[in-house]
Amino acid sequence: MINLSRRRLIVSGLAATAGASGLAVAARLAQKHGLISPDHGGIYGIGETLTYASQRLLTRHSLAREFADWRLSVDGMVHQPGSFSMADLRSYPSRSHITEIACEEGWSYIAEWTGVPLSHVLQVVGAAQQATHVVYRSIQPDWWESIDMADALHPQTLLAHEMNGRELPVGFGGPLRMRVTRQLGYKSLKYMTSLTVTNNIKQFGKGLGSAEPEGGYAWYAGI
Ligand SMILES: Nc1nc2c(c(=O)[nH]1)N[C@H]1C(S)=C(S)[C@@H](COP(=O)(O)O)O[C@H]1N2
Ligand SMILES: [Mo]
Repeated sequence: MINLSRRRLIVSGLAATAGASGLAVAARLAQKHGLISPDHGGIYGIGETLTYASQRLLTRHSLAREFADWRLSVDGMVHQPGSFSMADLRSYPSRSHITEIACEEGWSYIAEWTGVPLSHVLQVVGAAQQATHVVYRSIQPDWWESIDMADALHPQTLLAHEMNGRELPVGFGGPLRMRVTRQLGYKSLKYMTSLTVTNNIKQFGKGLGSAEPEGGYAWYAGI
């Protein structure tokens, strides 16, 4: 799970790797294939031509992201298990805070996070009084987490769908990420798909509470 480091996910753009001569070659290719944008003489010139041409050549039929069918399912010790669309989640009361997210590797950044407090969703599904933890999962099977009820009900703990006033970008976990402010970044799971309310945390995975301890990191990462 740790191998799925964000650094490995960094992809370099075509343009970033092309030298000046590469740009010229690309521009000629673009011309040859009729892939010159109407405004190619604009301020971006050759670079813009390259962007247009490479997008047309490489991603001709690629689709813009559509999150209409993204759902968060909630089950476990709840009176009414549910599956929530992004529209559902956006319709709930939201809270924002400007807080720092800190990675265990030493870097951090500050952003404004907006989302529905996890406590609200737990209230909607009727989480049982005896529940002790919330387990949550992402579309990446190796990345799953859990928090205790103190953090689950913490007023700053959000199912975040916006960052800095805009839809949460995919790179930052869009369309939906957990935001746990009093623990290290790995508790702020990106690409959230489901959560389970439980009073038996040991029954999940290898019984260590999340994927992180399997890689040597602490389950509780308080800051
Ligand atoms: N699904 C998923 N969630 C994840 C990760 C990941 O790789 N996949 N990385 C975690 C780690 S280690 C940190 S520090 C933060 C980083 O958040 P950022 O990508 O917004 O910087 O996301 C956490 N949530
Ligand atoms: Mo991290």
